[in-house]
Amino acid sequence: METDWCEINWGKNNEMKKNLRKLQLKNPAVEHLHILVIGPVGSGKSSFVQSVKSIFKNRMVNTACTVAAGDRCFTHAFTTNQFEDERGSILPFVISDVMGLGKDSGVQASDIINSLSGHIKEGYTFNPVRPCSEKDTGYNSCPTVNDKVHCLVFILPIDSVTGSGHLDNNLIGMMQNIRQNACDLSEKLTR
Ligand SMILES: Nc1nc2c(ncn2[C@@H]2O[C@H](COP(=O)(O)OP(=O)(O)O)[C@@H](O)[C@H]2O)c(=O)[nH]1
Ligand SMILES: [Mg+2]
Repeated sequence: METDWCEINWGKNNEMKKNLRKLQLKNPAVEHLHILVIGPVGSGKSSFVQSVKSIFKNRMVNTACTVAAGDRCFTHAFTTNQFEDERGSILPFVISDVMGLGKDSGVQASDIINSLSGHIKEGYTFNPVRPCSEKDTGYNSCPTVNDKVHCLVFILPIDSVTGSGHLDNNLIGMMQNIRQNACDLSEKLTR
């Protein structure tokens, strides 16, 4: 685009950054709001996390080793990112990044559903052909409220929903299954 499509002040006084810094959680046992980003390989999950880091640091944070090349997924492990502002203060939210979704080649729906309930330990390496089970050392059988995911975000490449590309039916099915499970978990929590 020749001109910006909207004006954004990314500087120190940005309203959105201020609000996110001040975010207050109602439950005192919750140390941080836990956000999980999921989507197909190459949809921009890791880049989004790096962008959030850069925005709060007011400078570009190194992105070289986390971003996928072509359709190969770089992120294989369950990785939770904390964020600091330019003064080194820790922000009240974390974002977990996972391997891209995909039948046989990416993380499976059951692994994501286990991640939502806090059953996947930090650093667990996903196996595309065998989902994590209770017997695995990477399985957390007693998740705390901080291990659980409080907010699920789907990231999709825009060309897959605007016509020039397409979303695989298997992937749509997986996303519907994950969304339904997330809704059921959220209902259980609020009941
Ligand atoms: N055009 C465009 N490319 C992006 C965007 N976000 C990420 N990318 C590129 O898409 C590729 C995959 O990004 P990555 O963050 O590794 O995707 P992930 O597999 O979902 O973690 C990289 O080459 C990025 O530079 C975006 O918002 N727009
Ligand atoms: Mg990634």
